[in-house]
Amino acid sequence: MKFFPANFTWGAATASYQIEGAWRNDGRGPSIWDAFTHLPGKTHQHQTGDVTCDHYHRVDEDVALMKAMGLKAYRFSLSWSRLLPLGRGEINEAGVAFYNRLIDALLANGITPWITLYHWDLPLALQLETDGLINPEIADHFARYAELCFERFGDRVKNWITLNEPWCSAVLGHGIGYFAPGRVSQTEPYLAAHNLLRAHAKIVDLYRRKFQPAQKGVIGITNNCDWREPQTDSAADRAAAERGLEFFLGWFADPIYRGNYPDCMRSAVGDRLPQWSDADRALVRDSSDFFGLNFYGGMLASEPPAGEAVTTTVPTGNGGMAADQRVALADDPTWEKTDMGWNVVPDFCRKMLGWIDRRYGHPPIYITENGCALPGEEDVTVAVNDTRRVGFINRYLSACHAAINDDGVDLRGYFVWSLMDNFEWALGYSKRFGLHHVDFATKKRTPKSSAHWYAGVMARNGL
Ligand code: PNW
Repeated sequence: MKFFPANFTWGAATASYQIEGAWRNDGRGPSIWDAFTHLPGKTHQHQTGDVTCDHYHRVDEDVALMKAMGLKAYRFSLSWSRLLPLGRGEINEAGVAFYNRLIDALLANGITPWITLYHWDLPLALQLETDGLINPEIADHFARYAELCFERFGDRVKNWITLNEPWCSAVLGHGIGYFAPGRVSQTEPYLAAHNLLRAHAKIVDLYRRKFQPAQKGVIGITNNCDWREPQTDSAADRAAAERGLEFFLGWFADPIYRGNYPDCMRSAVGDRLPQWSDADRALVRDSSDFFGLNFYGGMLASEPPAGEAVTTTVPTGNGGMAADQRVALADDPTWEKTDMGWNVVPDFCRKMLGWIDRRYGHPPIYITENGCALPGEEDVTVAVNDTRRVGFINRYLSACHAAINDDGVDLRGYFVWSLMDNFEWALGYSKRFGLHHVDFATKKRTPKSSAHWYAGVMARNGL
């Protein structure tokens, strides 16, 4: 047996736009993802999240699924435009009531809610009226929305994540146009990222001053990063790998833990990279009670040949501002791949945790997402025999166990992405990450083998 620390948080995760559906019900306003998915050519087979898992109408059934597997913690996100249809101003009380029902059902079943305030579904009105994330004033809109959430839910919710993967909003949403709002630019990603960090810092400051003393919860941010392994032992390749990590994770975590963007970014990006004002720097510094990490894979990194242009790789290759970072990425052909084309590299997860531990001064870390999409799972008889997913999670958890016990990393929890198959953004319903199969025609949920296996892991607190 490999036991995990007592009080280790075992969870599963979802996000509002990916599971709720009910996109125009009971007063919900549109988000940038509603607008984006309704444009031709933006998603797989023009699929949308209009209905998706219809979780909005199946709260009791879905909490029962969690209860049946003995889930300890459930990470979900709030739809900002369900609570504030225009992003600001009038409150939609039906939206508040929906999340109250969910939170109360979780607590009644002994499941700890972890709320993500922002998982990419910006109210469309804020995009149209104020230019969304590239306008500095977005931080104030974020803070007012967060205040509503703390006021209405903070009496019962003690674990808050401000933002999910701001790297995706910046790079995929404003760099290559692969995600909403679909913008393409070499400048806007840095603006969007900066404003997201400012928004995060403002929300945390508000929570700590006004709510944390009485509500006694914790608040942090979740970032994603794929590991960069030097392709050779050369100094140039090792530097390229380090630069790749700094451009991916340092971009978002350095301001919080070290007070500024990484040096390599400041020199490469120049005046397209916003500068931290003294006031904003003071606010962003130390603005996370824990380090949230979503981990999905990694690649080999090397110094590109001199003079050769480095272009953005396919979205799922996670190139990210490739022309600025100048890191050549490659796969090892022997690596197993998921249906996303992502490499199965549990050792890299351990290395990633160690890198975070060293660079950021031994913070408490939660893996707020890890999981895999597997082919053929639209067929429920295939999905229920997901031995590959069991193997995947087992190997990643073994790597986590080694990080804790052999490397001294303060890893406090692990959430599987995802509780159930759902709307996988630009890839629609073609990729399935769930512990439960969802038949999107009937909405029927069926536990896969991985759900049963993970139930055992949680019950034993170990592998
Ligand atoms: C994360 N990429 O997203 C998200 O937090 C989830 O909403 C999502 O379903 C999950 O991972 C699986 O994809 C990402 O293309 C989506 O680089 C795409 C990328 C990265 C993260």
